[in-house]
Amino acid sequence: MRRPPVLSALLAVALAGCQGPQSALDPGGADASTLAGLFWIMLAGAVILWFAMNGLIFYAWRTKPRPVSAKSARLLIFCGGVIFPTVVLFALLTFGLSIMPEQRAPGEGLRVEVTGEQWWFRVAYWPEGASEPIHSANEIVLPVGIRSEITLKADDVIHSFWLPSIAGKTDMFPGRVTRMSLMPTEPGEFRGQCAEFCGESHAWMAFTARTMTPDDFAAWAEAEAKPAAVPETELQARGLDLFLSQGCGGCHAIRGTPARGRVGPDLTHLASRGNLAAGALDVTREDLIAWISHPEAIKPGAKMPAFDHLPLEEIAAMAAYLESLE
Ligand code: HEC
Ligand SMILES: [Cu+2]
Repeated sequence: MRRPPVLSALLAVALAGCQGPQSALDPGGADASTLAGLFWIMLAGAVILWFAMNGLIFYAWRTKPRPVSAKSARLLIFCGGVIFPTVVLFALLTFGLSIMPEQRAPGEGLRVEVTGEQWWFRVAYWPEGASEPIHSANEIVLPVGIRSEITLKADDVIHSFWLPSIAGKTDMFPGRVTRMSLMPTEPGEFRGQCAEFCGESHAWMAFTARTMTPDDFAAWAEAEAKPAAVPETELQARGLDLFLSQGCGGCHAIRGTPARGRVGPDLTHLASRGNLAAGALDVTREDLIAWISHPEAIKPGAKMPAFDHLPLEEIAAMAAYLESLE
């Protein structure tokens, strides 16, 4: 017999959550594996209890048990209602608490400082022994097999840092620093998201995470610390001139140019990141043009002014320049 299509569709939707770059059930990190283990143990316990309770209901309903004495009834209630839940909950609590220290163990070298902003992630890397951080945004690159320290802050309202495939979730508070540590175990690309409602574009506040071998990471960090690529074509050179003359540099930094703004994301290596505007768009010419022309149309409340008063040709030149910032 064919299953009704609605049922198959619902099942497909439910199962889609078990896989992919943003699933706590498809771990790519040591901490996410531990948490997934905790989830499966809890789920197994819940399923066993569900069957046991329904078995009891069925027993009381379908069989005709003989009346029990008041004494054994009291004993049954005491054992099933007090002793059993106390033992089960205590065991679960002990197990749950025992996995916590590992999630907060000190990092082993790299520290990444992530600040939640409305509605993007400011990222600063502090490799071991570095006196100056490498500034970036909306992407987190991490070495595999090494426990990295993540310090979390917020500038405006409470946000939450959540990278479900790699680790648990930690809130970011204005005026307070929280921390966590995490250890990716598999190289790959993952997706994270703000998990605390933080205003109208909260749902547009995501980031990319890339995990790679320590050697690849060292090469990446060296490239990331370098200043921005110099314009190679006339169009790109014109784009840089416009970027500076239109005041973009008051909010954005591009290392190696006079642009030193700190209000918005650092754009030095924009084109090497996996997304544009915190996951809302891709780093393509069209998306850059759409964003610069009218950020508000893409992210309601975006804290960047629209530049749609400029001729399209000027916006396209800036897009061509930004697209070259590998
Ligand atoms: C008043 C400050 C301000 C000015 C001026 C400004 N921006 Fe922005 N810009 C921002 C903020 C804030 C964001 C982050 C918005 C978000 O993702 O919610 C942003 C995001 C961006 C992004 C996406 C960055 C990323 O990491 O994905 C690009 C590209 C960009 N701006 C280009 C420009 C250009 C080009 C100009 C000048 C024509 C400009 N900006 C002028 C504040 C500004
Ligand atoms: Cu947020």
